[in-house]
Amino acid sequence: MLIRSGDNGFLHPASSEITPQAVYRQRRDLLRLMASGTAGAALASWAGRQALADTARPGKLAALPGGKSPVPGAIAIDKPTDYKDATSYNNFYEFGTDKSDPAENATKFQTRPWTVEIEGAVKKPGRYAFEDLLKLAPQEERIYRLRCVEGWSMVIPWVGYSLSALVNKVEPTGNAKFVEFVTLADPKQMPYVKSHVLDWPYTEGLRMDEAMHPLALLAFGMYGEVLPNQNGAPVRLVVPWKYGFKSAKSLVKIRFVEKMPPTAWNKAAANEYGFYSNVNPNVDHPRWSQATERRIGEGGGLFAKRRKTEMFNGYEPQVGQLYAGMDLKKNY
Ligand SMILES: Nc1nc2c(c(=O)[nH]1)N[C@H]1C(S)=C(S)[C@@H](COP(=O)(O)O)O[C@H]1N2
Ligand SMILES: [Mo]
Repeated sequence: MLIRSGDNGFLHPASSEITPQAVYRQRRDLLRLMASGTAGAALASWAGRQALADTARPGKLAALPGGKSPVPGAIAIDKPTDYKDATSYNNFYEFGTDKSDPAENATKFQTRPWTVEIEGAVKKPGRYAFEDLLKLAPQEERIYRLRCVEGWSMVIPWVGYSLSALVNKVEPTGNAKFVEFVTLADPKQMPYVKSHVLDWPYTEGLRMDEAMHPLALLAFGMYGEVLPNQNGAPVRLVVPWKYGFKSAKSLVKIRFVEKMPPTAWNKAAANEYGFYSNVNPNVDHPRWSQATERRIGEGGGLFAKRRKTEMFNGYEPQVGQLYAGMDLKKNY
């Protein structure tokens, strides 16, 4: 059930009002470790990197600073992935299917002027200029884990605001049960849009309560700067508790609909990619296990150490409630 709450007028599922105990405990333990001076080398280096991620930026693109986020779970206690890795190992099939293709093929991608069209079951549909979207709510820094369905993960300091801020602004009607996200498919700029690897445009979708969860992020930047083209400039979705493919890049349309919308990966292989796509170590992909993951930057090859994948990518305290009573093997 959705309730209107807080002086920012955001809609939240009632359960997310409560500070999740697990998150609280994690942060308290970290603070204690640091105060007692017994924080291990890993933690010290994390803290160092953290300070760096907060203050320094790569200096490649225009600055886009983000303020402290009030959203529980918005700051992962993980060492952020190096900017170089986060911008050279990408999935953005419009620009190619190799991990290095997006960085190489998106260098001339034109992201201005840019508009995002809002349509469907809303009181305020229309074309929203990128510049207006950017200013719609305060930009926040959110350090999220991103878990790709392929079995690797990264930790990225995004800059953006809760998607719910935009949703509230456009005033969905009672018929809006799902949100569909449509991304750019421009064959003149995106070489693989002429190919048939996916049914273009790349689309994604969320249930309304998922879209309203404060962790669902509309991202405009990362590492304190505007988004690099290969990471989904100028604006993308980031849903940290779902497999990476739900986080659609370079959004051009957001549509409020009554029925569960089709999604690009579900259309490509329905038995492999469901609508929900919540990160779940207990539900294997038909062709591989989802129990573990490789953190990019921690070394690869034969001696790659793998981490245990966490339920909802570690965001269970915040989002588990959204799926209470659902069979997650059926709703994969
Ligand atoms: N438009 C579009 N969005 C997309 C994709 C894509 O191919 N096209 N790939 C998805 C996948 S599979 C992942 S894992 C993430 C990767 O985001 P990153 O390159 O910024 O880490 O983007 C997602 N968003
Ligand atoms: Mo992915």
